[in-house]
Amino acid sequence: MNPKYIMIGGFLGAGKTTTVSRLARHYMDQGKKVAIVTNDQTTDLVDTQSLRSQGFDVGEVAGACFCCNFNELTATVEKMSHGEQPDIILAEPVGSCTDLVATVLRPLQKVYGKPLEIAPYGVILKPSHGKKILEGKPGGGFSPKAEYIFRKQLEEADFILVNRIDELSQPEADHLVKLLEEQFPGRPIVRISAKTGAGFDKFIHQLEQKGSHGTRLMDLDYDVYAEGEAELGWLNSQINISSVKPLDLDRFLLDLVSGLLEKFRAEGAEAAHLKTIGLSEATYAVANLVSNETGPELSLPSSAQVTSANVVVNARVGIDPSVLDSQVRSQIAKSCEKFGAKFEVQTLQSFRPGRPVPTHRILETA
Ligand SMILES: Nc1nc2c(ncn2[C@@H]2O[C@H](COP(=O)(O)OP(=O)(O)O)[C@@H](O)[C@H]2O)c(=O)[nH]1
Ligand SMILES: [Mg+2]
Repeated sequence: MNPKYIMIGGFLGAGKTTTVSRLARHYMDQGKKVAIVTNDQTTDLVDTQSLRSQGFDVGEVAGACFCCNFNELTATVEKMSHGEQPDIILAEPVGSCTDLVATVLRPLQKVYGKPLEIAPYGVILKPSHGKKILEGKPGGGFSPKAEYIFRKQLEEADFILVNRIDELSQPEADHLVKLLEEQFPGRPIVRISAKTGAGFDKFIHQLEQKGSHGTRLMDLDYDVYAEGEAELGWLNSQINISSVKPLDLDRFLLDLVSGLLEKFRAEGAEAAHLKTIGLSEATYAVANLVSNETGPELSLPSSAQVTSANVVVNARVGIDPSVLDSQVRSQIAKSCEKFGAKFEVQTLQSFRPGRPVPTHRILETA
C-alpha cells in the first residue's frame, strides 16, 4: 500500500496541531506507522515540541513553508521512514499559507517520484475569526488582505471542518455552516471538536473517500497574499528559566500569555496565534491564545512544580515585529520577576514573513 498523505489546513490557531495529534493516535491505535511533519518560517516550533512530547514521530520543515521548500518536505518524509515507509503521513502547513493544492498537493502527485495516496484535503474553520470574516463585518480583527488569505484557504478545500463545537451552541454552529454553504458551495462540512474528539468518525470517513482529491485549483493574487502575510509580526523564541523555589509551570505560562494579551490589546494589535510550551524534565505544559477576544487557554496542563524549564514562544500578531520583540522580552522579565525566576533568552527571531515563492506551482489537474 502506498503511504497516505493527509494534510490538514486552516488559519493560525484553527486547531490543526490538536487535530493532527488526535488523528495520529487514531491511526497508531489501528497499528499503523504514522509520521507527522510540522512546518514554520523559522526554527523553535512549539508544535514540534508539543507533538514530540506526546510521543509521536515528528519531522520538521523549518525555515520556509512547505510550498516554498517543497524538496525539504519530501526529504523530511524520507528521512523519517528509516527504511520502512510510514502508512500515514500527517502534514501541518503554516497557518498563513494558501495555494497549497497547486504548490504542494499537485507537485506531490506530478513531480515527486514516489507514489502517494493523497487524502481529501480538509481545511479547518477557526470560529473566532471565521464568524466575523464570513459575516463580512468590518473590524474582524484583521485587514482585508489577511482576510483574503483566510477565505482562499477555505476555497481550495475538498471539505471543511468547523472546529470547537464543544464551545459553540447549536445555533452558532448552524450559522457558521450556513455561511460556509453559501460562500463555499459544494464542499462537505463536518463539525468537530479537536479537543473532545466529537465528530471525528465523520471526519475520518471523509478522509477515506476515494477518487481524485487535492485538485481544487484556484486563482490567487500573489501580491495580496504576500502583503496579507507580511502584515503579521512573527516571533519564535526559546528561553531558559530557573528558580530556587519550585514554580507552578501552568500558572507561569498562563501569566506569560495573559500579560502578552494585555500588551497586544494596549496596542490595538490582534493576535492570530500565540503559543507557548514549557518543557521540564519529564513534563510539559502548553498555553495558547487564538484571538484577543477568546483569551488565554491552558491547552495541555502539566500540574507540575518545577525549578527549571525551557520555554518556547511562537507569536503571530498583527503588529510590527520589533514591537512584538520588545513586548515578549518585557513580559518574560515581568512574569519571571513575579514567579521569582531567573531567565536567559537562548534564541529570539522576529520578522515579517517574506513573499511566498513556491518551488512548484501546478495549475493543471490532469
Ligand atoms: N475548546 C477547544 N479548543 C480547541 C479545539 N481545537 C483546538 N483548540 C485549542 O486552540 C488552540 C490552538 O490549537 P492548535 O491545534 O495549536 O491550532 P493550530 O495553530 O491550527 O495548529 C489550542 O489552545 C487548542 O487547545 C477544540 O475543538 N475546542
Ligand atoms: Mg499548529
